[in-house]
Amino acid sequence: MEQRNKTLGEFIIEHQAAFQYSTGELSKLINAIRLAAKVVNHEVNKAGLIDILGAAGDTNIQGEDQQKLDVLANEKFIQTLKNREIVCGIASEEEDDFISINSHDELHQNKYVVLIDPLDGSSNIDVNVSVGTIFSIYRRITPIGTPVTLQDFLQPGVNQVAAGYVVYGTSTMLVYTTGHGVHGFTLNPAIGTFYLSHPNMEFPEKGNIYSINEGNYVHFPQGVKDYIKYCQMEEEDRPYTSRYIGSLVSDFHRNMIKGGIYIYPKSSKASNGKLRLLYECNPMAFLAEQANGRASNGYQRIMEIQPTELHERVPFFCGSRKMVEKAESFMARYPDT
Ligand code: P6P
Repeated sequence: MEQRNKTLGEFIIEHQAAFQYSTGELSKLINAIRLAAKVVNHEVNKAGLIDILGAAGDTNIQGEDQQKLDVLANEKFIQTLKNREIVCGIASEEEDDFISINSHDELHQNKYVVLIDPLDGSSNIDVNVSVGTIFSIYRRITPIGTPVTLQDFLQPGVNQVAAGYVVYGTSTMLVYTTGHGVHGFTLNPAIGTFYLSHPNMEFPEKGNIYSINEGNYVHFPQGVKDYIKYCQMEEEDRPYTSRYIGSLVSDFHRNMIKGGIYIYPKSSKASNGKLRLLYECNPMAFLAEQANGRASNGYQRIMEIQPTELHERVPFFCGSRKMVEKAESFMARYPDT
């Protein structure tokens, strides 16, 4: 049983040996993310006080208005990771192409690539609703000693060596996995230290919360419409409760603690849904499966999908295993929708 109140630093050192082929680099990488999270947390918490609310006046490759905090969070995570010469490449929701980190690594000896959504849910910033950072870590697959390539980023989620998120909510938490369970650390802002507060997090097998933007109901595939009606029926343990924060990290985090399902399906407005496979769905799927939950596109495991593009989108069903399986049974009735 993990001892609560252990610091994140102590936890990483104690579990260092568990990292496969550990040379300490993965520990250094998690520590770099920890530092960047504290810096971004500081900026998020004071966003209302200085002129970093609102739009940055630019759009990202997704065609979404970049919020000033999006840009700042992106810069902080990239800078922190670059400066530690741990990674050979970074891909970000806020960057059109991947970034090859060759500045000080002429020999390209660093072996990890990181994919990040630096500030997910940023449209919520101006209304003071929680937002998050999502990260996904792989070992490069092209030879060490050569410049990183797109192939190093287009790996299926089953290849992840670590994944996690930071949720900037009523408290700031860092939740991550290296394939040995999911562990949550809460920031004590007074001293800037993350403490182990939620060891071995697991989805309840079932729950009674469903999270989906029902405003898109008319555009959903029939299987999703049928599942929503199933959730709302007066029968057995239903109707379920509808909770949708509009911030993936927050909806996921609540569902993991209380039990529930989050769905962002494809629709007639978005043929592959909205969420990005590489730096939103794969890391959340790794966490979900490590927490005895399930994550699919309605038909197959998210982590088995072979990516073809850096910013590709997939439909996303994620949460308590029995709830995701039930939703999939409705999708199976309409296999070609
Ligand atoms: P909608 C935030 O932009 C995000 O990527 C997720 O965090 C969130 O769950 C979803 O999109 C909200 O999208 O279309 O329901 O506003």
